[in-house]
Amino acid sequence: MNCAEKREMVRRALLLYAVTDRSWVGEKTIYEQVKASLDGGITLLQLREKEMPYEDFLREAKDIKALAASYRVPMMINDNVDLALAVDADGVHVGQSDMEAGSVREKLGQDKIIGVSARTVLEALRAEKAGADYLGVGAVFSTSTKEDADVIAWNTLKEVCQAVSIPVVAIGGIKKNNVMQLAGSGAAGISVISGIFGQPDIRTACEELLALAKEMIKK
Ligand code: TZP
Ligand code: MG
Repeated sequence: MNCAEKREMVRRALLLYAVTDRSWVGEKTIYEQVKASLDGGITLLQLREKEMPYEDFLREAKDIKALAASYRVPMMINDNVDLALAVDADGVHVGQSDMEAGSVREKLGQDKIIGVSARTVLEALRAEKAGADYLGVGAVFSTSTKEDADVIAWNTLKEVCQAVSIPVVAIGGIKKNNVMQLAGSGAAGISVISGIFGQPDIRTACEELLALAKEMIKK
């Protein structure tokens, strides 16, 4: 895959990007939740475990990687580059206070996907220069899932999208009722935790969000 093909593949994958979070696990296991989201049509998955011991995370990641692969959906790992390599994940997502994107690229090689969280144009340009394949930009709406997630202006999202050539996915507080507010921003898709995994019917929530995301990127 050349650079242009990879960029297009990543852009398409960002349409409905589901991110797991243990605080939204109820009766279902993460595996069951992820399966329901895959049935609902998610286009990219990120396994985000903040407190799990390495061995448990490794086991979970192996199982879920095989599950996601059977749906041909790429799986990203939050933060943990070594674990991502151990399970042959499709990529790694890092925040501003995690390993720097350039170092992640050195460890992962050219084929894997690297995502970086950015809240400003400056952070976005730096991440792009360091080799990021996409940016996660937000919080675009208020959310209780991430405590330190301050809401950015709609214009900031748009300015970031205009400033970089890599695709941007919006994140933070995205629900059925606000997806269309992102139209015209230039975002390639939506990244969602509670709007998927906090819902009683995960599959239907994904089907609805996917339809909205398709509408959103057209406008
Ligand atoms: N980064 C910015 S906001 C956020 C992250 C990880 C939380 C998104 O969760 P939700 O439940 O979709 O608002
Ligand atoms: Mg992080």
